[in-house]
Amino acid sequence: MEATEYIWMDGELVKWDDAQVHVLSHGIHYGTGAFEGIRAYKTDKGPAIFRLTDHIDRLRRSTKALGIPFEYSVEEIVEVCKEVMRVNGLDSGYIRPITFFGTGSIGLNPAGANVHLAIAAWEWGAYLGEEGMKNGIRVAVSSWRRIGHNSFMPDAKGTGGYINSALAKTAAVNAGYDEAILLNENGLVAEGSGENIFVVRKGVVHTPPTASGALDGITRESVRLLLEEDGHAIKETSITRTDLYYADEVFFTGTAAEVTPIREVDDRPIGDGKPGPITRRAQELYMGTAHGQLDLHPEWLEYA
Ligand code: PPE
Repeated sequence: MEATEYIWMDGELVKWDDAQVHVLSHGIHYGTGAFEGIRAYKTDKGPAIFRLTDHIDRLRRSTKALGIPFEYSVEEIVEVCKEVMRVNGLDSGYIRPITFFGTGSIGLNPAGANVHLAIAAWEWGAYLGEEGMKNGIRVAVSSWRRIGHNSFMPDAKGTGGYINSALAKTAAVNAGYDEAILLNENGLVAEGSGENIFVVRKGVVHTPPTASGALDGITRESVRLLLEEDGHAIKETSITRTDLYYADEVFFTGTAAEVTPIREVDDRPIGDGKPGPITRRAQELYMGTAHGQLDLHPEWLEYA
């Protein structure tokens, strides 16, 4: 990761190296935090931040679900994200807002602890590699189950939940795959370690509901709408492991992953082992819209 110059932290811009917290912060010990990931793309009108307000609104919703005080308005934080892009001279990049309990309380109950909010931005290339974007990646179904609605909140972006993602991702990479797919406790497909999943069969595009353990992804919603408006049939429905093996096309979506084709699941080629036409169309529509080259949803671009 290449450092930028400033990080906004608790109300002020500080130098990248000075954005520090105490080692006894509650969030470090117990994962009591929430975060976002947002991409900005270079355009003629300056950096276009993709669905910035929707991301900050999800941050607010995640903190509400997790019981973390959110002392700012969405509008204020939207402005801070733009400022962080500007002061770092970035014309594209990835913005990471994170909020978590700091010091002031001992034990599990965070009551009495202060709350930090920090916003950093840096350049981030293709999450699953340029090669993966072109030719597709190899994924494996994980032996780790996606955290369930009885034990955590898979549809809130809580920092603590990401130990589940980190275990699955690490195991997949150590076994020679690019990424993991997690099933829920009922054996239904939830999502990737940091991506939502889409499965195409016989021309119909399927994606699992949040009830299956998927995050309510902003890229997922965007791609779904773009494909629908392009005339494709989309179904939000339960997906089994066999559905993956029988699929004509499978792809991931996410802010970091954008639209990443999957060419193999558990060593079985998907379709003919190359990214299919609907995956390619989803990539074109999403990337074109996010870069401001297609004028399909100009309201999704918020300029820094
Ligand atoms: N599921 C998970 C578990 C997830 O972390 C993400 C985003 C998504 C789905 C897609 O959501 P959205 O970005 O709103 O379309 N993962 C973020 C963090 C990745 C990381 O490695 O850190 C991201 O893509 O920014």
